Amino acid sequence: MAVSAEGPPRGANSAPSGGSEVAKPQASGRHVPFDGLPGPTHNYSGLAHGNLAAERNAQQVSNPREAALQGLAKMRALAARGYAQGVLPPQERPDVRALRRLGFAGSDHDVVVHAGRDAPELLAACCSAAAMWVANAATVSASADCADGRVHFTPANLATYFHRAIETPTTTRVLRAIFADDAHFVVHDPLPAAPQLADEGAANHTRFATAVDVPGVEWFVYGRRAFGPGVAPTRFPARQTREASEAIARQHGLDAARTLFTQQRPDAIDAGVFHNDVIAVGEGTFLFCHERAFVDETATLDALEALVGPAFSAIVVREDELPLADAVATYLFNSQLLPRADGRFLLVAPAECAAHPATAQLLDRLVASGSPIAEVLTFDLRQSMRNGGGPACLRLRVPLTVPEEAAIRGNVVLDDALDAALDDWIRRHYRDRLAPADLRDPALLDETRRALDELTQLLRLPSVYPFQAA
Ligand code: SUG
Repeated sequence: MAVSAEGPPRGANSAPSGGSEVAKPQASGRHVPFDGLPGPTHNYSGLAHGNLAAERNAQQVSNPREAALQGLAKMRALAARGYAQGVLPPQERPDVRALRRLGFAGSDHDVVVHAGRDAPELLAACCSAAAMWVANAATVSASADCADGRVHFTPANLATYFHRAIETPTTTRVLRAIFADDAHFVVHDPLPAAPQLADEGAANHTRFATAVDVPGVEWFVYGRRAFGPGVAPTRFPARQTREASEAIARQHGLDAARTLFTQQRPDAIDAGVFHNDVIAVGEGTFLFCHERAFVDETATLDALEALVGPAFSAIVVREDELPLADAVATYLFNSQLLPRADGRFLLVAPAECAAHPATAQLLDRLVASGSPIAEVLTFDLRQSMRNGGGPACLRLRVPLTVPEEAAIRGNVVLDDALDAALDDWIRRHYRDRLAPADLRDPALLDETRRALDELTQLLRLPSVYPFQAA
């Protein structure tokens, strides 16, 4: 069976082209992507070993204002096309509470100054704006898949790296504030933060379904098993364990017959695929991935086809069409797939894909061939990309029926007014230059707190930050 990007896609779904660009009518509900807004301390400290872009760009000067404006521009463009678009706020950084737990004491300014002097690497970790990559915020299961008929969220413990693990408490509070209606939503506690249960959220999870309100197939991709035999990467960490994925599936009350666990290829992780969303993206009943994504590609596709049914289709890009190294460099698969009225998809890709001739040609071929990818839209997200975060990293998909969407709290769905307010807020509060040494400046803490205090009012959220509880 031909599954190459050069041949027809695997499976049935190859609708003719020529449909409209407008987002699909959403009678049964829709996936609402919530994008994380890059925070005022966005910087390049090279904290994520195995994330090639972040390691390569370590110690460069960042531009937090541009990072946030680039993220907002993507949200604006997709909202303008009729897609629902949610916003998740940045976190309080530097994380003074985390630094206090590491023994730094005195006033909040003292804590920052002493950490900068005695342990700059810990201060850098506590300044990371990595919470912007909300694909790692949580795993989300649609109500139609969960035994109790509610949408389930498990905030990710992000146990592999300290700079990410400190996100979890605020993420949990933010999700509980927005998805507060317990008739519709459950936000669980994160899994215990231990290496055996390391969990990086939706970046390693995909839901296949024909609609939000019908039972789907929940597909978990893990990097290693914590217990028992099995292959694992040798160079870089595998950030998701099978045991963590299984615990989430149990906790969400998923039907075991509609749940699949697949292992990432260890050599792909060692080549920079630190999350599955660096090498695969799925939406509806369509999967777009690279041939070096999974330990047993054929078995994985067969299992997905058997579970998802005849509507399942896949385009698997071969190594000779696009080497894995190029896929990692361009972040082709870290794209968003958004449904169109004609049943095909809009691919939202990083600008790096258009600038890379082989990737651009591959995409042109896919669009011209009438594949499920009908159209490609690229965005300049370079500030985030330099830390290894593309379009898909920046969004958390929340599958919501119409009543569930109506139950969202806060002013977190982008409309023209919120867009204008956020644009103005970013321009007033963000610096346009931040070198790693600037993280020692305690004024940055005051600036961030002022900005976030205003943002919680703008987003009509309750107090979610530690400084607001003080
Ligand atoms: O965890 N980068 C993030 C990028 C996360 C991308 N997310 C997805 N693929 N879903 C990470 O590696 C670098 C931050 C720094 O070095 O300051 C960082 O954490």
